[in-house]
Amino acid sequence: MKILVTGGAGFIGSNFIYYMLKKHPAYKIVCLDKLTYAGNLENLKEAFENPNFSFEKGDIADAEKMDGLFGRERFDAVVNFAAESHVDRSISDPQVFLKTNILGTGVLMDACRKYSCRFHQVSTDEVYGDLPLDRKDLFFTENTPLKASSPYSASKASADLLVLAYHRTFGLEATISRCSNNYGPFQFPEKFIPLIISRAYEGKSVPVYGKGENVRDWLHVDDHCSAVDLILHKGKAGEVYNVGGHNERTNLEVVRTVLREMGKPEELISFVSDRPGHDLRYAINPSKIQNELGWNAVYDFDSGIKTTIEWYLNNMDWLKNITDGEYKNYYEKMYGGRG
Ligand code: NAD
Ligand code: TDX
Repeated sequence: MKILVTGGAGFIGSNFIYYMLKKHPAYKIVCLDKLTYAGNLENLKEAFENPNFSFEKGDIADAEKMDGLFGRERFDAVVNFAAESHVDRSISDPQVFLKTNILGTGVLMDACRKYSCRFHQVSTDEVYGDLPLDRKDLFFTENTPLKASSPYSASKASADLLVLAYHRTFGLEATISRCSNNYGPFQFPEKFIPLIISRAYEGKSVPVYGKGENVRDWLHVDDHCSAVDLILHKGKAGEVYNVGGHNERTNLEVVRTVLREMGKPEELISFVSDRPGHDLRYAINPSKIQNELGWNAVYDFDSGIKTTIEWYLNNMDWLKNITDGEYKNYYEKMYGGRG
């Protein structure tokens, strides 16, 4: 198979590329990425050593570029990770979320229609909105109505509707996965867990929104990658699959765990103004992917967070290259203006 992985220089996309190169050594993987602030070619350093991997800089919303790329490469499948992914940024500047997350998905699917390519959309549990804190018996299923809270999640929900419409109207062979919060290596340090690690390492305060009571359902990124791989190969076109590992934690529990593991004092916790529209609780019911495709999460949060903290502590140069902006120079260094 030849697979296009969009957004592969970001957190989950880069982990997915490593997962696929290892699991399917005969596959060809092309990464397409616009290299926004969140795209980091250093994430793919070892992938570049693999002859089955190649990189293309480009915007998924650029229809002409996508047509040229698809016409030339003749992909069997596309896995779309490319997105603006940070909720806080969508609150301060929503427009780019609409362009990339909605229009970009549409452009990719038009190319898939034209060149007969399988399409997988990486979506999020945030499209369902949130669950109350006092109803631990409630979980998101694939039939939970879409009720997005932020411009980010509304843009992802819009893209999901488009994907299902392209399947129904044009018969596009498309699937969707809706995953809970991921953690693991290569996550951009604007997101909660790497932000805690990076700030605590430097002895700086760790901002916790509101009272820290909000609940997220944490999934190790490798478990997400195995789910997407399974859906790509065995998923049924037109279907949505929820992905989560039943690892719910309040934000306060997460900060305390990380600080404890790092040997840092809880006095670093600083309660700050809440995020506008802050979703209270996410919790996934993953029965469908478990029963129909045989997927199961391997990591539990308590062990996964330890190896994740270790990874960041062993890769402080990677973090530093982001905080001092050096990572933005990699493309120029590697391609010297070509490409
Ligand atoms: P990320 O922000 O780390 O990476 C996004 C990547 O997409 C970056 O490399 C960026 O350069 C690229 N990109 C952005 N706009 C682009 C465009 N117009 N064209 C081409 N490339 C573009 O995000 P992530 O956390 O790895 O998330 C990946 C996907 O998974 C997203 O679709 C996100 O909505 C979804 N998701 C993430 C989580 C999570 O916890 N991180 C959970 C569920 C779903
Ligand atoms: O400084 C912070 N302090 C804080 O309390 C940050 C950055 C976050 N938080 C809280 C907000 C959330 O309740 O921590 C929780 C996690 O925040 P984020 O890491 O920003 O993730 P979240 O908003 O839950 O969304 C993530 O999971 C679903 C990803 O960023 C999305 O792309 C994905 O769809």
